[in-house]
Amino acid sequence: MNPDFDRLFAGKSRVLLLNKSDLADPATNKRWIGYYKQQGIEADGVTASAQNARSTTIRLIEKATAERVRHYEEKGVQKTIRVLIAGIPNVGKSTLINRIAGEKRAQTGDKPGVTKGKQWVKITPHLELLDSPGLLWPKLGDETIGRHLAFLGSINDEILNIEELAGTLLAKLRELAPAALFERYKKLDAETPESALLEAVARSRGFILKGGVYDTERAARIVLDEFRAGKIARVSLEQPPKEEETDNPSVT
Ligand SMILES: Nc1nc2c(ncn2[C@@H]2O[C@H](COP(=O)(O)OP(=O)(O)O)[C@@H](O)[C@H]2O)c(=O)[nH]1
Ligand SMILES: [Mg+2]
Repeated sequence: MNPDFDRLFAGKSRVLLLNKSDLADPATNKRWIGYYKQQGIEADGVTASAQNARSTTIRLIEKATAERVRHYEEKGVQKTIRVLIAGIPNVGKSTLINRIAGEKRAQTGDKPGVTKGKQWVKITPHLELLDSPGLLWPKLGDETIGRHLAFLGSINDEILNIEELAGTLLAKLRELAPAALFERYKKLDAETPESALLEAVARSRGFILKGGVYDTERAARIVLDEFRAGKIARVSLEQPPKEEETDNPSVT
Protein backbone atom coordinates (compact mmCIF):
# COMPACT_ATOMS: atom_id res chain seq x y z
CA MET A 1 0.00 0.00 0.00
CA ASN A 2 1.09 3.53 -0.73
CA PRO A 3 2.54 4.73 2.61
CA ASP A 4 1.25 8.27 1.93
CA PHE A 5 -2.35 7.09 2.14
CA ASP A 6 -2.46 7.28 5.94
CA ARG A 7 -1.61 10.97 5.71
CA LEU A 8 -3.61 11.73 2.54
CA PHE A 9 -6.82 10.20 3.86
CA ALA A 10 -6.50 11.11 7.51
CA GLY A 11 -9.93 11.94 8.91
CA LYS A 12 -11.77 10.04 6.17
CA SER A 13 -13.62 6.78 6.61
CA ARG A 14 -11.56 4.11 4.93
CA VAL A 15 -11.96 0.47 3.94
CA LEU A 16 -9.26 -1.76 2.58
CA LEU A 17 -9.95 -4.12 -0.30
CA LEU A 18 -7.19 -6.64 -0.91
CA ASN A 19 -7.92 -7.20 -4.59
CA LYS A 20 -6.48 -9.98 -6.76
CA SER A 21 -6.81 -12.20 -3.73
CA ASP A 22 -7.14 -15.07 -6.20
CA LEU A 23 -3.46 -14.56 -7.07
CA ALA A 24 -2.16 -14.45 -3.49
CA ASP A 25 -1.56 -17.13 -0.90
CA PRO A 26 -4.89 -17.71 0.94
CA ALA A 27 -3.31 -18.05 4.40
CA THR A 28 -1.36 -14.81 3.92
CA ASN A 29 -4.53 -13.05 2.74
CA LYS A 30 -6.15 -13.99 6.03
CA ARG A 31 -3.18 -12.71 8.00
CA TRP A 32 -3.25 -9.34 6.20
CA ILE A 33 -7.00 -8.96 6.75
CA GLY A 34 -6.54 -9.72 10.45
CA TYR A 35 -3.62 -7.32 10.66
CA TYR A 36 -5.68 -4.39 9.36
CA LYS A 37 -8.77 -5.29 11.37
CA GLN A 38 -6.59 -5.22 14.46
CA GLN A 39 -5.81 -1.60 13.57
CA GLY A 40 -9.51 -0.81 13.32
CA ILE A 41 -9.59 -0.72 9.51
CA GLU A 42 -12.38 -2.63 7.77
CA ALA A 43 -10.62 -4.99 5.36
CA ASP A 44 -11.44 -7.98 3.20
CA GLY A 45 -10.03 -9.90 0.28
CA VAL A 46 -11.77 -9.51 -3.09
CA THR A 47 -11.35 -10.65 -6.66
CA ALA A 48 -12.65 -7.91 -8.93
CA SER A 49 -13.47 -10.44 -11.59
CA ALA A 50 -15.62 -12.57 -9.24
CA GLN A 51 -19.20 -12.46 -8.06
CA ASN A 52 -18.55 -11.46 -4.47
CA ALA A 53 -16.67 -8.26 -5.31
CA ARG A 54 -19.80 -6.12 -5.43
CA SER A 55 -21.42 -7.34 -2.23
CA THR A 56 -18.15 -7.38 -0.27
CA THR A 57 -17.27 -3.84 -1.34
CA ILE A 58 -20.70 -2.41 -0.54
CA ARG A 59 -20.89 -4.26 2.79
CA LEU A 60 -17.50 -2.89 3.90
CA ILE A 61 -18.31 0.67 2.84
CA GLU A 62 -21.68 0.59 4.60
CA LYS A 63 -20.05 -0.72 7.74
CA ALA A 64 -17.32 1.93 7.72
CA THR A 65 -19.76 4.79 7.09
CA ALA A 66 -22.68 3.60 9.24
CA GLU A 67 -21.98 6.05 12.03
CA ARG A 68 -21.88 9.10 9.75
CA VAL A 69 -24.98 8.00 7.87
CA ARG A 70 -26.84 7.57 11.17
CA HIS A 71 -25.65 10.97 12.31
CA TYR A 72 -27.19 12.60 9.23
CA GLU A 73 -30.34 10.51 9.39
CA GLU A 74 -30.96 11.79 12.91
CA LYS A 75 -31.02 15.27 11.40
CA GLY A 76 -33.40 14.07 8.72
CA VAL A 77 -30.78 14.18 5.95
CA GLN A 78 -30.19 11.28 3.54
CA LYS A 79 -26.51 11.58 2.64
CA THR A 80 -24.95 10.15 -0.50
CA ILE A 81 -21.68 8.43 0.31
CA ARG A 82 -18.94 9.24 -2.18
CA VAL A 83 -15.97 6.88 -2.26
CA LEU A 84 -12.64 7.39 -4.01
CA ILE A 85 -11.08 4.15 -5.18
CA ALA A 86 -7.36 4.66 -4.60
CA GLY A 87 -4.41 2.33 -4.93
CA ILE A 88 -1.11 1.72 -6.64
CA PRO A 89 -1.21 1.11 -10.43
CA ASN A 90 -2.48 -2.21 -11.77
CA VAL A 91 -4.18 -3.48 -8.61
CA GLY A 92 -7.56 -3.65 -10.36
CA LYS A 93 -9.25 -0.38 -9.38
CA SER A 94 -10.94 0.13 -12.74
CA THR A 95 -11.88 -3.53 -13.03
CA LEU A 96 -13.56 -3.36 -9.63
CA ILE A 97 -15.59 -0.27 -10.51
CA ASN A 98 -16.59 -1.67 -13.89
CA ARG A 99 -17.57 -4.90 -12.27
CA ILE A 100 -19.76 -3.22 -9.70
CA ALA A 101 -21.17 -0.60 -12.06
CA GLY A 102 -21.62 -3.01 -14.94
CA GLU A 103 -24.06 -5.10 -12.99
CA LYS A 104 -25.84 -1.96 -11.91
CA ARG A 105 -25.99 -0.61 -15.45
CA ALA A 106 -27.46 -3.85 -16.67
CA GLN A 107 -30.28 -3.39 -14.18
CA THR A 108 -31.04 0.26 -14.69
CA GLY A 109 -30.02 0.97 -18.28
CA ASP A 110 -28.73 4.33 -19.47
CA LYS A 111 -29.40 7.09 -17.06
CA PRO A 112 -28.00 10.59 -16.93
CA GLY A 113 -25.26 10.86 -14.37
CA VAL A 114 -24.35 7.16 -14.55
CA THR A 115 -21.34 7.30 -16.79
CA LYS A 116 -18.00 5.61 -17.00
CA GLY A 117 -14.64 7.35 -17.00
CA LYS A 118 -13.57 10.10 -14.65
CA GLN A 119 -16.98 10.64 -13.15
CA TRP A 120 -18.87 9.55 -10.13
CA VAL A 121 -20.48 6.18 -10.78
CA LYS A 122 -23.77 5.60 -9.02
CA ILE A 123 -23.79 2.18 -7.35
CA THR A 124 -26.86 2.40 -5.13
CA PRO A 125 -29.21 5.37 -4.62
CA HIS A 126 -26.89 6.64 -1.90
CA LEU A 127 -23.47 5.36 -2.91
CA GLU A 128 -21.17 6.68 -5.64
CA LEU A 129 -17.64 5.60 -6.59
CA LEU A 130 -14.85 7.50 -8.30
CA ASP A 131 -11.93 5.85 -10.09
CA SER A 132 -8.45 7.34 -9.83
CA PRO A 133 -5.13 6.90 -11.58
CA GLY A 134 -2.71 4.62 -9.74
CA LEU A 135 -0.69 6.43 -7.13
CA LEU A 136 2.94 5.63 -6.50
CA TRP A 137 5.05 7.70 -4.15
CA PRO A 138 8.27 9.63 -4.79
CA LYS A 139 10.65 7.53 -2.72
CA LEU A 140 9.84 3.87 -3.07
CA GLY A 141 11.93 3.06 -0.01
CA ASP A 142 14.28 0.13 -0.09
CA GLU A 143 15.07 -1.79 -3.24
CA THR A 144 12.83 -4.70 -2.24
CA ILE A 145 9.65 -2.61 -2.38
CA GLY A 146 10.51 -1.24 -5.81
CA ARG A 147 11.23 -4.74 -7.03
CA HIS A 148 7.93 -6.09 -5.71
CA LEU A 149 6.04 -3.29 -7.44
CA ALA A 150 7.88 -4.16 -10.65
CA PHE A 151 7.05 -7.88 -10.29
CA LEU A 152 3.37 -6.94 -10.01
CA GLY A 153 3.38 -4.71 -13.09
CA SER A 154 2.79 -1.53 -11.09
CA ILE A 155 5.86 0.11 -12.65
CA ASN A 156 6.04 0.52 -16.40
CA ASP A 157 8.08 -2.41 -17.75
CA GLU A 158 9.57 -0.17 -20.41
CA ILE A 159 11.79 1.60 -17.88
CA LEU A 160 13.00 -1.68 -16.38
CA ASN A 161 15.61 -4.25 -17.24
CA ILE A 162 13.16 -7.05 -17.96
CA GLU A 163 15.67 -9.89 -17.89
CA GLU A 164 17.16 -8.85 -14.59
CA LEU A 165 13.66 -8.42 -13.15
CA ALA A 166 12.45 -11.83 -14.34
CA GLY A 167 15.62 -13.49 -13.06
CA THR A 168 15.08 -11.99 -9.62
CA LEU A 169 11.43 -13.02 -9.70
CA LEU A 170 12.38 -16.61 -10.53
CA ALA A 171 14.76 -16.70 -7.57
CA LYS A 172 11.99 -15.36 -5.31
CA LEU A 173 9.48 -17.91 -6.63
CA ARG A 174 11.97 -20.69 -6.07
CA GLU A 175 11.95 -19.69 -2.39
CA LEU A 176 8.18 -19.25 -2.11
CA ALA A 177 6.75 -21.96 -4.36
CA PRO A 178 9.50 -24.29 -5.62
CA ALA A 179 7.29 -27.24 -6.53
CA ALA A 180 4.91 -25.14 -8.63
CA LEU A 181 7.81 -23.38 -10.32
CA PHE A 182 9.61 -26.62 -11.27
CA GLU A 183 6.31 -28.05 -12.50
CA ARG A 184 5.78 -25.09 -14.84
CA TYR A 185 9.36 -24.81 -16.14
CA LYS A 186 10.72 -28.34 -16.37
CA LYS A 187 14.38 -27.48 -16.98
CA LEU A 188 14.62 -25.53 -13.77
CA ASP A 189 15.38 -27.07 -10.39
CA ALA A 190 16.86 -26.44 -6.95
CA GLU A 191 20.39 -26.74 -8.33
CA THR A 192 20.07 -24.20 -11.16
CA PRO A 193 22.43 -21.28 -10.44
CA GLU A 194 20.58 -17.99 -10.04
CA SER A 195 22.30 -16.52 -13.09
CA ALA A 196 21.02 -19.40 -15.24
CA LEU A 197 17.35 -19.37 -14.16
CA LEU A 198 16.09 -17.41 -17.15
CA GLU A 199 18.02 -19.54 -19.60
CA ALA A 200 16.46 -22.61 -17.96
CA VAL A 201 13.02 -21.15 -18.69
CA ALA A 202 14.06 -20.52 -22.32
CA ARG A 203 15.22 -24.14 -22.53
CA SER A 204 11.99 -25.37 -20.96
CA ARG A 205 9.96 -23.59 -23.64
CA GLY A 206 12.34 -24.12 -26.55
CA PHE A 207 12.96 -20.38 -27.01
CA ILE A 208 16.05 -20.57 -29.21
CA LEU A 209 17.30 -17.88 -31.58
CA LYS A 210 19.25 -18.41 -34.79
CA GLY A 211 22.72 -19.62 -33.92
CA GLY A 212 21.45 -21.66 -30.99
CA VAL A 213 21.33 -18.76 -28.53
CA TYR A 214 18.59 -18.97 -25.89
CA ASP A 215 16.01 -16.19 -26.18
CA THR A 216 16.14 -14.99 -22.60
CA GLU A 217 14.27 -11.78 -23.39
CA ARG A 218 11.24 -13.74 -24.57
CA ALA A 219 11.60 -16.00 -21.54
CA ALA A 220 11.60 -12.93 -19.28
CA ARG A 221 8.33 -11.62 -20.76
CA ILE A 222 6.71 -15.04 -20.40
CA VAL A 223 7.76 -15.35 -16.75
CA LEU A 224 6.41 -11.89 -15.87
CA ASP A 225 3.17 -12.45 -17.81
CA GLU A 226 2.57 -15.87 -16.32
CA PHE A 227 3.35 -14.69 -12.80
CA ARG A 228 0.98 -11.71 -13.10
CA ALA A 229 -1.77 -13.92 -14.49
CA GLY A 230 -1.41 -16.31 -11.55
CA LYS A 231 -0.30 -19.19 -13.76
CA ILE A 232 2.77 -20.15 -11.73
CA ALA A 233 1.46 -20.22 -8.17
CA ARG A 234 -0.59 -18.32 -5.62
CA VAL A 235 2.09 -16.40 -3.76
CA SER A 236 2.26 -13.35 -1.51
CA LEU A 237 5.43 -11.30 -1.76
CA GLU A 238 5.02 -9.58 1.60
CA GLN A 239 3.87 -10.74 5.02
CA PRO A 240 2.28 -8.55 7.70
CA PRO A 241 4.59 -7.63 10.57
CA LYS A 242 4.64 -10.16 13.40
CA GLU A 243 2.00 -9.75 16.11
CA GLU A 244 4.29 -8.31 18.77
CA GLU A 245 5.12 -5.49 16.37
CA THR A 246 1.48 -4.68 15.60
CA ASP A 247 0.51 -3.64 19.14
CA ASN A 248 1.08 -0.02 18.25
CA PRO A 249 -1.58 0.93 15.66
CA SER A 250 0.51 3.81 14.35
CA VAL A 251 3.05 1.41 12.86
CA THR A 252 2.75 1.50 9.07
N1 LIG B 1 -6.48 -12.38 -11.43
C1 LIG B 1 -7.05 -11.18 -11.25
N2 LIG B 1 -6.80 -10.20 -12.15
C2 LIG B 1 -7.39 -9.01 -11.95
C3 LIG B 1 -8.24 -8.76 -10.84
N3 LIG B 1 -8.64 -7.48 -10.91
C4 LIG B 1 -8.08 -6.96 -12.00
N4 LIG B 1 -7.32 -7.86 -12.65
C5 LIG B 1 -6.51 -7.63 -13.87
O1 LIG B 1 -5.45 -6.74 -13.52
C6 LIG B 1 -5.14 -5.85 -14.60
C7 LIG B 1 -5.17 -4.43 -14.14
O2 LIG B 1 -6.50 -4.06 -13.82
P1 LIG B 1 -6.97 -2.53 -13.81
O3 LIG B 1 -8.40 -2.53 -13.36
O4 LIG B 1 -6.67 -1.85 -15.08
O5 LIG B 1 -6.04 -1.93 -12.66
P2 LIG B 1 -5.91 -0.40 -12.19
O6 LIG B 1 -4.66 0.12 -12.79
O7 LIG B 1 -5.79 -0.48 -10.70
O8 LIG B 1 -7.14 0.33 -12.62
C8 LIG B 1 -6.15 -6.20 -15.70
O9 LIG B 1 -5.51 -7.05 -16.60
C9 LIG B 1 -7.27 -6.90 -14.97
O10 LIG B 1 -7.96 -7.82 -15.78
C10 LIG B 1 -8.46 -9.82 -9.90
O11 LIG B 1 -9.14 -9.70 -8.89
N5 LIG B 1 -7.83 -11.01 -10.17
MG1 LIG C 1 -7.29 2.09 -13.78
